[in-house]
Amino acid sequence: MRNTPNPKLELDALIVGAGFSGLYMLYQLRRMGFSARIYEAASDVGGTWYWNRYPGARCDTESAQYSYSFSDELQQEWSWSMRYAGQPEILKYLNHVADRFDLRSDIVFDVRIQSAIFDEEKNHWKIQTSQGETIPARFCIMATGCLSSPNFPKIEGLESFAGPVYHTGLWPNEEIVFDGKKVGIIGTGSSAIQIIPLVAEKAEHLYVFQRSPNYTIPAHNGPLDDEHQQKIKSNYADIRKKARLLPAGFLQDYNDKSAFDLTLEGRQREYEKRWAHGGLPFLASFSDLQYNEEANNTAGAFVRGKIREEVEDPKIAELLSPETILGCRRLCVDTGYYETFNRSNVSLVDVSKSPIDKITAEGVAVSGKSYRLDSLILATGFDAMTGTLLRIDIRGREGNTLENKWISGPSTCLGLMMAGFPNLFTITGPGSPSVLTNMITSIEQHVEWISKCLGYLRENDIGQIEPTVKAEDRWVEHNNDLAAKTLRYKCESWYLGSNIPGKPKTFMPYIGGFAFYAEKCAQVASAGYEGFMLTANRSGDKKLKTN
Ligand code: NA7
Repeated sequence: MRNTPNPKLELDALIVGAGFSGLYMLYQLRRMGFSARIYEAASDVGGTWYWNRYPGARCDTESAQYSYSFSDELQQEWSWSMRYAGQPEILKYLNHVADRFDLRSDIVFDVRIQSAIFDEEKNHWKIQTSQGETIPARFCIMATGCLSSPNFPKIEGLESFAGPVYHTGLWPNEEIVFDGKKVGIIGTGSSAIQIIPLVAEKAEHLYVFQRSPNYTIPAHNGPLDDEHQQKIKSNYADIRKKARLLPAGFLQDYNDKSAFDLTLEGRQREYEKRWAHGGLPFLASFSDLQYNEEANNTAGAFVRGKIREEVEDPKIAELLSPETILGCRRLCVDTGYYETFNRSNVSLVDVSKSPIDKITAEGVAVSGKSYRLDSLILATGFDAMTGTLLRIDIRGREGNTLENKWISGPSTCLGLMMAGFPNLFTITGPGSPSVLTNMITSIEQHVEWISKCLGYLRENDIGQIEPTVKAEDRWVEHNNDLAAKTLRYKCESWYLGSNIPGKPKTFMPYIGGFAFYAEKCAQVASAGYEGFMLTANRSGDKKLKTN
């Protein structure tokens, strides 16, 4: 699969990552006649959907909307089999996209980018690979994903466990057999909530080590029938257009009423309706759920009631019931999660008050008690949004490192560029609406903004673009102000970086909604890249490739 391009030739753009972002970025830049190439650490396309291949991995945005909109032919010819697509189907889709648009010839697989260093003299990025090559590129585009650096918990003895240890975010590309095994899983976030019901069906016994319970809403997943598919396909243009005007970038039923506009019975009816519909739109039950703690508590109480109804053992139901703000952490979407705890081969081990003491060759020890295990699953999440970028040694002007720039937390302008790092772009970087929206809506908007920007630079013979410190500070401050007014700021979550010890606490995704964000980006571009410094090409600079 690996091609052998000439590493010495300067590229117009080097793209890091072959997931949803990188593939579309390559497609756009090629169409515009730029020379561009993707470098990808995995052996194939897919990004998040390449690595997260654990049983039950599934998208929590409905398939019809979690898909590219840039090609009508593509969206008309592809049919999703389920309301929420599983990882294998999404990966198949991305492979189809790569083949259909003949993208593979410009993707180098099995190569990790180690560093990206800006050469001021030559006005290009020198990008070093794990193969020891250094590739010069005028623009470097980080399409590295938001959840791509798995978090391995620092638990004493983890490496001493005698059986296999699997991280959900680095799942092997082979069938793992849990039949007849004693399996332990650490974590009860979204990934765990998806995998637990499936492993429970196979394992002799499953021990779930839970530090904090999470709210999850049933998916009510099911096949998409032909009639429904046709209806979506014939309305796609309208669905996409409407989605882009909404805060979350996907079409859902927003209720603009306050939870307190209704009586208790009226509220319950709304929650019951949403629970029966399933999925993330539960959070849109009322307009104030993300702003007013009392309103939010009515939703939390409703879900806690459901947990008590579904889980037979009241003590287990109590342990599974969060008392926190619903939707403060990412709301989960499940198939059969709570019922799984009614199985006799599943035990919930509370590690909230007394953490896991240590891991030994035989298993996990908690409060002096040992749980003997054959296999261990870590569903312990990711160093989200900044982790992957900071693992690459990125150096901008005067050799300043990104690590140093972000020492007190990430700062970007529009989640797209950083002051001091000319011609370096991030797709769904911190400061982008990314994970708070339909990722694909945000990705397409970012890719199109970056492509237009590169087109503008070429047309106007501009050699460098970089945000001003002032514009970047304003963007960071604006997001912090917005975040502080919402309930999302009131709990420890990976949005804030609090799942990683020592990580500075900053609300990383942009919280002002997709529609506002896209409007702001368009204004900036149409005002000649307001808030950005544009520097003309110098006489020695290589001109960007044109058609
Ligand atoms: P999450 O949501 O970050 O969940 C990680 C889980 O791992 C969470 O329950 C953590 O408990 C738990 N964890 C982490 N370290 C430990 C230790 N040391 N001991 C016990 N438990 C631990 O990651 P996911 O992969 O599930 O989901 C990430 C996103 O992917 C998700 O939000 C969707 O957007 C898709 P804690 O809550 O910190 O107490």
